[in-house]
Amino acid sequence: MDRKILLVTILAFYLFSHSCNKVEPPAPCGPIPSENQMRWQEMEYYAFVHFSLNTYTDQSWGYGNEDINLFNPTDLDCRQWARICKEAGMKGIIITAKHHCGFCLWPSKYTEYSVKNAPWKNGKGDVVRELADACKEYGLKLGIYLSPWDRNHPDYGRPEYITYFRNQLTELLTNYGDIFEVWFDGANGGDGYYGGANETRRIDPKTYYDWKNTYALIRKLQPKMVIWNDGGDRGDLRWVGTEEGFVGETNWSLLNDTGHVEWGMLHFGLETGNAWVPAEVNTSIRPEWFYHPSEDSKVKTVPKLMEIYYNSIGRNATLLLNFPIMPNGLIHPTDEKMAIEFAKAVKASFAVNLAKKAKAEASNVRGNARKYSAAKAIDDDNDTYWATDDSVTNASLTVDLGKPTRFNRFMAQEYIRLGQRVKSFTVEALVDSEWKEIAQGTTIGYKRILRFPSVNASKIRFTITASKSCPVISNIGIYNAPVFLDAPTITRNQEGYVTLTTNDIGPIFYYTLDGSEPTTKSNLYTAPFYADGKIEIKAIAYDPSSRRSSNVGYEKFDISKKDWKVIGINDDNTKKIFDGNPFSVYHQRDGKKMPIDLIIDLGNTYQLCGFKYLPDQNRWSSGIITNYRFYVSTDNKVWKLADEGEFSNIKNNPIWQIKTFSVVKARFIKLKALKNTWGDDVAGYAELDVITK
Ligand code: FUL
Repeated sequence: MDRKILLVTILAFYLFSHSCNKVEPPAPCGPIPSENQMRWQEMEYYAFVHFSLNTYTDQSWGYGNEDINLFNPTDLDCRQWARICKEAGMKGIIITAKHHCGFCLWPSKYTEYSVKNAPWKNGKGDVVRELADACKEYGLKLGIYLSPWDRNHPDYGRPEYITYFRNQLTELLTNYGDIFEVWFDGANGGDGYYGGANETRRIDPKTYYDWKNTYALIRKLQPKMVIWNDGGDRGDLRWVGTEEGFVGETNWSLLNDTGHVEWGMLHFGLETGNAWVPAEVNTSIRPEWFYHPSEDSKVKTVPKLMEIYYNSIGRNATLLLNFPIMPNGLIHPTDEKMAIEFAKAVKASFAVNLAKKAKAEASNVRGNARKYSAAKAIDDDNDTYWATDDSVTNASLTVDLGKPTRFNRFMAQEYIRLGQRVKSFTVEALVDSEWKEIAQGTTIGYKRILRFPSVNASKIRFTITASKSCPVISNIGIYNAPVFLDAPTITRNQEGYVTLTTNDIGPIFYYTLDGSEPTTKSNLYTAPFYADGKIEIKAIAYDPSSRRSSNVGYEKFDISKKDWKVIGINDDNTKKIFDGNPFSVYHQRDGKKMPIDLIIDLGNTYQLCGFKYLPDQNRWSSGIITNYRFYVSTDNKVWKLADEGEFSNIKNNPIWQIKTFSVVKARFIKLKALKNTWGDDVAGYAELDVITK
């Protein structure tokens, strides 16, 4: 009897191992990542530091003639930067070795415009060296930002500059150990100092730098490095078309290897692309890249940073988060605090993967082989995966949690070494014996995280509804993440409907309309509600599972805008000026010269005592008005000047500009833009509002 069992066991084992060996892994589908891109993708999160002469001139871009003597940080400590980045969970640091102004943070042999002629350490300092040493000490990788555009160099725009650029690249890629990434900023050409020429120099970023040969040099000097390039030939990585901290929900790690790249391709990738070019989300912990004291109170909060996390790492991209270095050479304590609290929040969110101890079953398993079974998607191992038969592109995997369990996040990873495949998927939860769809997504890629209001369910079903080829899933995760609560944002549209939103998904809102403090006994927000005319709204976001509330959000709205009309411009887009959406902008750029008038008919006569202007929230846009005159009229014929002046610091701080004046009767208002931040002839408006008595 025993012998019989033994024989059957041996036979079963033989058959099983035989069958495993016979089932071939899926063939790669389309372009696949290189080893360098894989290593980079797995880093997920790393830092930028912006530090240069701009740090001392309160500028975003230096002109190229800034005084070198300004560079004298009293407490520069790259170990502080590295310690903070390490504690913040980052894997590397990219430094602005040379920004557009041309000043070099290392003592380059090829220019006098560098630290070697600055008072700092009597010209004996080398910031890149200090950072390379600090990174080594803290186990971080080093990356280099080298601006191709150089507003200081006399040869910029001529062939000689390319030799200079390559010489500098050679210094940086030879003398500082392994570099994980090089960053070639896309801003290129324009006015500058250029060795005293003080002129405008335009170049063609596609041809001028002869990237082909520059890349060959790079590959020779640092064969394990990835190239980020926003200007010329396709690099290893791509920009996502915005610096605000998010990539498209659909995000293919693909582009075509030649040809023009439209904004949509940057933001969403290209499903049919023939080259692997994954996305990197770059954003700053403050509004700007360089340090400006005016932004000390504008450091991104933890809920905001969490939102960025979900919209970058959670959408198949990496996150490159910038710290502006202060003039003394250190990261500001508030930035440090937020970055470290953010790291704690991420850790807390993904501390327990509920799928890990669960059972998993799949509707199809490749060749019925254990090697490709559903269990491989919950073993927390990036190198094993669940895969289906080649003919199956629609399949589901069910995770049994054993008992009703609360969760609000779902994570999936494809085994991208075999290409990016999944085009769409759904997530369902078994609540009280009924399947309920709780989320859906499009692409997955290296990592995709979906957020949804918390559910209490015993099973979760992940269904791939469309895929380029058989799906290959290396991991899935189910989490019950803490909800991070920011005060709600309160907006009202032209029709008078009020919308409440916050950074996270899951909180509910309570609000009041009578000025009282909102509690969970106040009005529950279920959908945009009508509250037109003069009104004060207070609201809180509330997380039912932890029973915590946010701070109170407050908004005071003035008269109804229902009857408002822009006069003299026949364009429906003018509605954007008073649609209540701070991100929709109307630009007057019709060839008119400054001053540019905007006239609005308020529909009725009011007692006005002020106005409010919200500029374009994209600080790189033209049309941000700095100097104005504000007129009022009762008949659109006779105008009276009610106020004039400037919107100070509007570029660095593009918040609502509030101006008040003595009460005056008006039905028509005229904002005359006299000047904008660019000094050109565009007037832009995100919102315009009035204050009445
Ligand atoms: C931009 C630059 O012009 C900014 O100054 C900054 O360096 C950012 C990372 O890239 O395009």
